[in-house]
Amino acid sequence: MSRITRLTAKIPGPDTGIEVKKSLCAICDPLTQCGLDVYLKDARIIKIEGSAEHPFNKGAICPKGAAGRQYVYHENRIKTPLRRVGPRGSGTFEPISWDEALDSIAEGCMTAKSGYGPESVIFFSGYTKYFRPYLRRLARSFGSPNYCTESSTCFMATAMAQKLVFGAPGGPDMANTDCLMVWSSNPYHTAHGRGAAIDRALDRGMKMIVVDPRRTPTTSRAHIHLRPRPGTDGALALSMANMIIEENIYDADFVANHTYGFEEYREYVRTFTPERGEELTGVPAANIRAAARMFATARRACIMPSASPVVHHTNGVQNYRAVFMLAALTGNYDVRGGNFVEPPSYLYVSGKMKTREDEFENPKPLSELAPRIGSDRFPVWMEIANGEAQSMHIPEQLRSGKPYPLKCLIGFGMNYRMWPDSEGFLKSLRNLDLIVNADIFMTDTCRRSDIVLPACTSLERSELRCHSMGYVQLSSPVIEPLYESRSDVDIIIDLAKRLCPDDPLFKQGYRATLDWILSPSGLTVDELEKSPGGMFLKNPINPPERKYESGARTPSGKIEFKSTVLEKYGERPGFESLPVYNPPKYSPDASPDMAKEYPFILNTGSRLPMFIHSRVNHLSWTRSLRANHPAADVNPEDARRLNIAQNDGLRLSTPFGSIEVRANLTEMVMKGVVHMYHGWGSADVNTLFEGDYLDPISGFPGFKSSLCKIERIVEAAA
Ligand SMILES: Nc1nc2c(c(=O)[nH]1)N[C@H]1C(S)=C(S)[C@@H](COP(=O)(O)OP(=O)(O)OC[C@H]3O[C@@H](n4cnc5c(=O)[nH]c(N)nc54)[C@H](O)[C@@H]3O)O[C@H]1N2
Ligand SMILES: Nc1nc2c(c(=O)[nH]1)N[C@H]1C(S)=C(S)[C@@H](COP(=O)(O)OP(=O)(O)OC[C@H]3O[C@@H](n4cnc5c(=O)[nH]c(N)nc54)[C@H](O)[C@@H]3O)O[C@H]1N2
Ligand SMILES: [Mo]
Repeated sequence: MSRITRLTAKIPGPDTGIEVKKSLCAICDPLTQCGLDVYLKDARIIKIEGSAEHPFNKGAICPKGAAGRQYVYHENRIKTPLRRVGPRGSGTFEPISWDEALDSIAEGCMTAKSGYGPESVIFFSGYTKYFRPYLRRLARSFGSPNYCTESSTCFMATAMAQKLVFGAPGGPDMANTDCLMVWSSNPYHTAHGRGAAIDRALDRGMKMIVVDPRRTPTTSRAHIHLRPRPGTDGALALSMANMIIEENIYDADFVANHTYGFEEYREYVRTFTPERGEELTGVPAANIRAAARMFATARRACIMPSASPVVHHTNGVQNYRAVFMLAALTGNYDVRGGNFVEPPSYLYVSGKMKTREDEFENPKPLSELAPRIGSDRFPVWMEIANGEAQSMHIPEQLRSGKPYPLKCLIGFGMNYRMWPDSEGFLKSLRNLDLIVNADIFMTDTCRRSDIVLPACTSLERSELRCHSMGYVQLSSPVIEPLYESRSDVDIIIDLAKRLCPDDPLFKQGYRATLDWILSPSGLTVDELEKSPGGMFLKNPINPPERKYESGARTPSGKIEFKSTVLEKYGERPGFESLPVYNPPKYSPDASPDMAKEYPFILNTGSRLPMFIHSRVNHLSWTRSLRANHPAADVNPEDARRLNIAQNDGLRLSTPFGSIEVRANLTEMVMKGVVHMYHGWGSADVNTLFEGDYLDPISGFPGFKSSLCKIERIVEAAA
């Protein structure tokens, strides 16, 4: 083969000058990041492929990762640190040096600290996770309790629901189960490695129930697909429990020996017959019965939850508690093939190794710091979430200045469109003296900031990741950081040198802190760097089953059908100690008057395979996979009734606002529901939600259920 042919085919070798380096993709979260083979020529990335040897993705790659080259070299990259020169929001900046930028941020934070206390400075992380232990330590060392993240809308409420029931969350042990109940996840679009694991389990005969209002690649593989109306999951779970108790197919020994509050729970679920379940959820009673039987009679069964859909409702935590209780009822908690508990190793992942992440992140106990943002409104979050502030309360505290004023917001990958009533949130930021945002791209949030910092991508830096199969990877940069961009961790360490110069660990820099964090595992940075594609642990830790036998990590020491944490709140609405079902606040059941004018259920943010929030929708490669403009999904029958055709311009409205989008007609979405993807600047669906449309227990926004109407408009959206 000629050199030219080899060059065009991008074949590595000395004659072509093309080399392949191992890395990892960080476009999505740490539970799903894929190993990459990055092809380079003249220090430029020319191709990205999934790494065949990587045990998570085994060579596969999703459309977002495959667009990685366009992501890295996109013209909208921030090139230097920037300081605002015009009025806020005008988008006029001047380039400044790193030292100038970091010095002025430090000055702003120190002024706020001396005038109003360290709690007046918020440290915020958007969806990106790898730098979080560093950012949290920076906040704590500086003295601020106000470290918060996108977890105020993602995963934490699912973890809270599990903690309220079990004390410690357990993940589905897919490799050993006979029945998997996927309760609202679509891993074929959101975590393809997990989709492949489902396929392997189905091949060996596993049964699968999927609970999802939509039709998806996951539901198409299910033995039973339950399609509840959004936000009615609690009623569905309670009617399954009713049937399991009535038919006496629950695990009576487990319930008698290890649980608390069963008699009251049994009494409560008595009224949730499958027929009533059908009324409340729209799922035929026969299907509820069949699914309950399949789940309860399997030798081992487990529940695959999701980080978001069930908890993006005003009744989300209560609904998921009812769901997780099905694992308690059937004795499928903390056993192989059930929802098995493995403690997290690093960055939320149970990686079968010990680290000092917790100790690293918390140099000072929270009890020595001021109350976190949201303390009064979200006491359960404060008690059992993971020590973060609840960032959904930031706008309210900014407006009221109570219980104390907030002065600076130091953001890393902050996207103001993550919040409900995103424009209202943006307005509330005017009350701050200093807004900083570090991002890879010049986003709308950066444009509204005072100082903007250029972060680099995962291909330009190093990152530690572990995987649940006992695989650990410390990636090395495959190219130098472009322009003046830097790794967020280096930025944080340089800020720490200014904000908390006495911190003994930050002083030593990135490698030394990583070695410190890794020390209980026996791994070192030097050793990990020798295998940039990652390595299996020599001595993975496999915890025993049934750890609850020596006391569950709930206040009662038992698995709780009746929550002793919630019991303390007495009659406070939404805090019922039993998993009481209330429909979502804005739903045909709870607000029939509003439903007359707004007859559709608005469900937002179900993931598309080629997009991830706001982060890759500016790339032409990913955009080319879906209409090149924001579109709402409408069921074809509803569309016919309203005389709406594919790609028609639509006005999508709630009582709180409206946006213009195109119509995408699809059988995936159920009749009576309109689905809209979030993260679009030109059609921001989060402007259609009130800022305080939140679950009272978790503070999570009700993104998956509101009421809306759609009208055809002549002028199509841009
Ligand atoms: N309506 C609606 N709203 C939702 C949801 C929904 O389902 N519906 N889902 C919620 C959920 S579950 C989530 S997780 C959030 C998503 O939360 P967001 O934080 O809004 O997510 P992104 O848009 O992915 O990322 C924010 C920014 O991080 C930047 N970024 C990427 N990598 C890096 C990096 O390495 N360093 C730095 N400094 N910045 C980086 C990106 O360019 C982007 O501007 O949205 C929530 N909002
Ligand atoms: N491609 C891609 N992958 C992603 C992301 C992305 O933006 N794009 N985001 C990442 C993040 S931050 C998250 S949190 C995860 C989410 O991961 P998943 O939960 O797997 O994905 P979703 O599409 O949000 O939701 C799964 C299903 O929940 C259903 N659903 C919606 N409302 C309800 C409800 O009320 N009840 C029930 N039972 N089901 C409901 C939807 O129809 C959808 O098919 O994905 C991660 N992976
Ligand atoms: Mo999320």
